[in-house]
Amino acid sequence: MTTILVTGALGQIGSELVPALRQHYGADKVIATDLKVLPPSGAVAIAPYDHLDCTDPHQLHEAVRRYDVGAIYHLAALLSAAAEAAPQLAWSVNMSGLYNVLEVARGYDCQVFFPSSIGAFGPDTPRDLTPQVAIQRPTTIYGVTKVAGELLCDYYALRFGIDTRGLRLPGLVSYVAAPGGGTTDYAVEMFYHAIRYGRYTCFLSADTRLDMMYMPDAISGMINLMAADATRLRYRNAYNITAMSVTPAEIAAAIREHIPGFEIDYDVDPVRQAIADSWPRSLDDSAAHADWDWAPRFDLAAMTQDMLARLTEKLKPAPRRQRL
Ligand code: NAD
Ligand code: AKB
Repeated sequence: MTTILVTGALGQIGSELVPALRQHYGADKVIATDLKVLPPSGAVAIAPYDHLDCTDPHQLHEAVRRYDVGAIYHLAALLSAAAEAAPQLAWSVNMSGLYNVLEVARGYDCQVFFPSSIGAFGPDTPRDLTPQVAIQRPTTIYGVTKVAGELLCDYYALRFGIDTRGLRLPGLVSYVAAPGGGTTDYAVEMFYHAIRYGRYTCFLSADTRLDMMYMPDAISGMINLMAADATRLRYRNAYNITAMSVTPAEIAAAIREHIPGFEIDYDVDPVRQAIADSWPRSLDDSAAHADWDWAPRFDLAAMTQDMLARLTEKLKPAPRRQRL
């Protein structure tokens, strides 16, 4: 097994993908990298760790050469709401970053994982059971970079034979690291607020239906897709995957099964609501089932139970030190 490099490793996904990859392939085989400069103690805690700005091709080349990298999980990006607040930066990070990764992969023959998104679809796409191959005319800069990124992955696979693999991920729910500026962040926030305050004000309307997934399913999806038999893969841009299609009101009801007094109200943010309204309500992920045996484990009830149990433990106040 050659070395794996993860860009954007300190974000919501990387914080769980890196430990999972290390468990699979060995701790010294997975190099975590991010734009963030960690204090020495932080860098030691997640070593091997390197500072790496994916918009700088020289840093990428140097890291891939130095660590003899054979596979890159390219997570660094701005998410939908953060990207809409800074479209020029989003283009630079999301597009130059991916282009640099693909170019270095071409030079060193690396396998590449690219996380696309439900955001790669737009208002012209059929919104229910969105097919694997459907019209993609997103109206957000995030979506534009995801469609262009999918096409670029396809092109590098066809033109240069690079082993690119990708997933159109839905909103991810997790308890390890906070989400980084997306439209689906409300789902994670709702769990934190339910435990801390017993109430939550949601920035999307009660009936906004979107695909969601619990992080353990997303992580196993990424690792399984990268390990899948290449001859079975019909798509090199990105596969639709999903685990549930839910609204804020439905997540709140699931939380109420465990915290009966939980209350939710709504103060809609027009920017994020417009983004959500342009995305599919549910994806058809049958191609992923057929081509590489995609099978999520967590539905809404199972995710809610696990998420509340883990978060309750995480948010428990530290025990007070006993006086001697
Ligand atoms: P995140 O915002 O939590 O983390 C992104 C990380 O990238 C951050 O740690 C940030 O410091 C780093 N970064 C930013 N600019 C960088 C640069 N120039 N060079 C190197 N690192 C840089 O994002 P995430 O939720 O972990 O998402 C990772 C990927 O998955 C993104 O491409 C995102 O679009 C995609 N995705 C995420 C979700 C989700 O719900 N989290 C859903 C669909 C797709
Ligand atoms: C976002 O909301 O931007 C992400 C995504 C679905 O791509 N969570």
